[in-house]
Amino acid sequence: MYNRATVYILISILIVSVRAVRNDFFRSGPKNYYISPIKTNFFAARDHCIAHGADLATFDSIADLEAVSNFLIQHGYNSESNDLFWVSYWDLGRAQGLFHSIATGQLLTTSGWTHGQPDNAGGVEHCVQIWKRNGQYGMNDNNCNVNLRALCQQRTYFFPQKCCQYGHQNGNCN
Ligand SMILES: [Ca+2]
Repeated sequence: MYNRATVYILISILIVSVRAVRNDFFRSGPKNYYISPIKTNFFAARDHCIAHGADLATFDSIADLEAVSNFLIQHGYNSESNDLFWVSYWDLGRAQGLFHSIATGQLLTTSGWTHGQPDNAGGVEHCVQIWKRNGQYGMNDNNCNVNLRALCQQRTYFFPQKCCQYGHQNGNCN
């Protein structure tokens, strides 16, 4: 059906394509993140993440958020007005202020709100973004229709010896 040269070319193209996608991600702790180059509303941002084998970012701890903050600042994402990124939390359909991850369904329990947030300004802020305030990134509730870049998190966690999916964040794959 295909000769050997054709197969070789197809495999080479596949490898180059995979590398191109993987190079879009950056490692922070045990997670791989990806920043979308385009600005969209919260829901389109999630679609963009999923198209890259990821989902909007979820923070398991304040250390998670701090590690991302350090990476972003070190790599030049320093603008308080332009470097804003959607993450996975929202409270639509829930009690006001009870933010859950659209990626995992888990309740947000991590502190990490920037000063005065969440404030549900204008009564229309139901999705969560991160922005730089007072020298580090923290969370803010915002209008889901605002166009921002997405901070995506690869769906798979990498551990030294194990590779686990959401719901098995303690490294136990069983
Ligand atoms: Ca707010």
